Amino acid sequence: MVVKVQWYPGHMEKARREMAERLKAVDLIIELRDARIPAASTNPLLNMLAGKKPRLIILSKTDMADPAATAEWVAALKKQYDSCLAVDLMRDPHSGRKIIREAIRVMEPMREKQRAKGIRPRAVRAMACGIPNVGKSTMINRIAGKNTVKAADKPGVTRSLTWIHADPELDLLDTPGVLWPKFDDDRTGALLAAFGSINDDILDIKMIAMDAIHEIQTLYPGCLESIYDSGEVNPNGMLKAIAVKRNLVREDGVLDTRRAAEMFLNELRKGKLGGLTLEHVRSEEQEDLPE
Ligand SMILES: Nc1nc2c(ncn2[C@@H]2O[C@H](COP(=O)(O)OP(=O)(O)O)[C@@H](O)[C@H]2O)c(=O)[nH]1
Ligand SMILES: [Mg+2]
Repeated sequence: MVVKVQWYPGHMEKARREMAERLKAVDLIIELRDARIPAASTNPLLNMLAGKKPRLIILSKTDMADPAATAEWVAALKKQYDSCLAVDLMRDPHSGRKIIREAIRVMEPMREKQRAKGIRPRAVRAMACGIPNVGKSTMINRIAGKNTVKAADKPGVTRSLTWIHADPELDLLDTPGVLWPKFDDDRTGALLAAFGSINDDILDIKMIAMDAIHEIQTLYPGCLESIYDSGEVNPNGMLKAIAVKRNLVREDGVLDTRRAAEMFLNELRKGKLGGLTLEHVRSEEQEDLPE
């Protein structure tokens, strides 16, 4: 299939080392994932690097996901990690505050232990991390509202790290930890490509579009058919139907399926096709079953 992206071992090793180093400075990991692909948008290596460090999962872009699927994912991820919150970082002005509050709540048991030992708990130190395009910068901007102050040095912590005093009880690293997406199975790669976490330049746009069409037709039968006025069940046929519907014809009179693919992916990425979640909890659980 489609997405064959090579990561050079040198790059990976450097990124891994940097991430491991930065993790030492924090008490809590805030891992962002795209609510439309909550399994594909994680990085399995984080599990190894994070060790037992508490983790709060943020599902971003809920405004473009399927609300019922999001509710299922939040419940499932809450069982698997310390907590999970689904947010619309674009339109919900309170999303930053909600994340701060949940982060402090997650760390309360640790802080309670410190109090029991007679230590006055210091502010929780947190780091946002995630693969490209999941909303890390948007979240940091939301949290770093105009009332937050930046401070460059913290005792016991590498000097080069800059922190945002998001709350008297929470400091957040101002630079997010970027993880590379996981490409080692075709479906994950196809989903990441469909939602734009992999650079389009290196990919076959028509293949990505057809993969996404196939997924949507399987999970949301009738959805594309009604948007593009076509009963096509074959992804290639659907691309042609999109070209017809959007009037995309090349100069030689042939339907421009390449532009149809671009337009379709653009509509999908912007949530114009409705709230769609292309991975459901059950399929992930099945993947996790021992062989
Ligand atoms: N609709 C919507 N768009 C979002 C949300 N969060 C982030 N975005 C958009 O997703 C894109 C990637 O966000 P960015 O913060 O740059 O991701 P990063 O690469 O993880 O730092 C940007 O165009 C954001 O405006 C969200 O909750 N809803
Ligand atoms: Mg960013």
